[in-house]
Amino acid sequence: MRIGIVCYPTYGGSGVLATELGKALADKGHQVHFITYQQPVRLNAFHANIYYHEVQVPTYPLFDFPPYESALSSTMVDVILNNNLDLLHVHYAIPHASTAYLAKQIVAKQGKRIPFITTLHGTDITLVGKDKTYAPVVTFSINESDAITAVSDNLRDETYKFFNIEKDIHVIYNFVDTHRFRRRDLPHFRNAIAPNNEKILLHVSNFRKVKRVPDVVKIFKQVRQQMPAKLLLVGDGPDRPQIESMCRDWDLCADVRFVGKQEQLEDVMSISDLFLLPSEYESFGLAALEAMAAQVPVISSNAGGLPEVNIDGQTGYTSPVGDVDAMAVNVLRLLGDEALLARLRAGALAQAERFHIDHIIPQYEALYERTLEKY
Ligand code: GMT
Repeated sequence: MRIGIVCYPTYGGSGVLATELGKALADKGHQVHFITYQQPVRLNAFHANIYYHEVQVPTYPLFDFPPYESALSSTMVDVILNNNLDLLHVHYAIPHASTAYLAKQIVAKQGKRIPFITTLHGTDITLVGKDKTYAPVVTFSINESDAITAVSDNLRDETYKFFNIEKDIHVIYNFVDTHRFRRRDLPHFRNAIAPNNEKILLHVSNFRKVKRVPDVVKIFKQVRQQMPAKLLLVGDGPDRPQIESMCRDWDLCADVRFVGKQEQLEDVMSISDLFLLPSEYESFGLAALEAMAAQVPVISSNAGGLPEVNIDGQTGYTSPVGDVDAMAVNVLRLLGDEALLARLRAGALAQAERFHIDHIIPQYEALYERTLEKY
């Protein structure tokens, strides 16, 4: 198949998932065309079956807001026609579903029929999409999609709850390449972070409000009072200044490392003992799944789709949103009991295997085939 993939190219989970999907489809012989405004972060090697089309957004003094959607739709039209694409798969509804709808109408006028599939990822529904500024366009463009997927049961249910959706939403979970994320022994790296063999706690996110990164620091403060430990904070975003000042106020700076945006996440995960994800909402929690593949148990909230991924008592522990005391107790319980830690590490890996890339990619391929047959 010749497949167009549209996504956000940045460090967000939807872009990561879309890029890994495109790479896996290319490995299976499909021709994959990425259409994004910059090179996706995980699209970092040449592949004979992968094409990259950059969306250019010209500026003009009249535009306070350059019309990105028009540029994206026009690029989609160009790529569809010049590469004779079979289907478009757009990730994150806003604005990708409505731009795909427009591109589809434009190419139809030129005799080219093409279906588009929309994958809902999370905040496109639960946070941004629900806002009445966007909701009518989101509802319309989801309903006009030729197939719709959501990354968890919870996200599918939330979508039905908040939008008037008349079509089936297929759940296709996030996936992980467990071989790539397998735990490796990296003694030099581990020693550089934890020279006295302290336990290492890890958090990875884009430091937005929904991630509740201040809770990560609150949990760490309690843990640090009981045992030597280090906290690795991977990523960056709007809440970073607040987090830095919390670390200074609580005298934690010597034990907290901000390592910025990292591409070699598998290395960071390999040296970590626990992953913290206290989010306000998480449709799935891709970073937690990647941690599990590296045998890192997860201490998370029980929001959204997280309980579908992090099984309480098997792969880590879940607690109500904001209950940092319970989360700190769970961290201390786990780090203080080597047998329990070993059991949950094995449980985490077994759970990651259930979401193995080789199980999930065929589900997308089957959906593409069904969509094309019906079309
Ligand atoms: O929250 C992020 O990290 C970014 C966001 C996105 O859409 O780029 O991630 C969402 O999609 C991921 C991939 O499907 C999910 O694993 C994340 O749980 C989801 N984030 C939220 O729902 C907050």
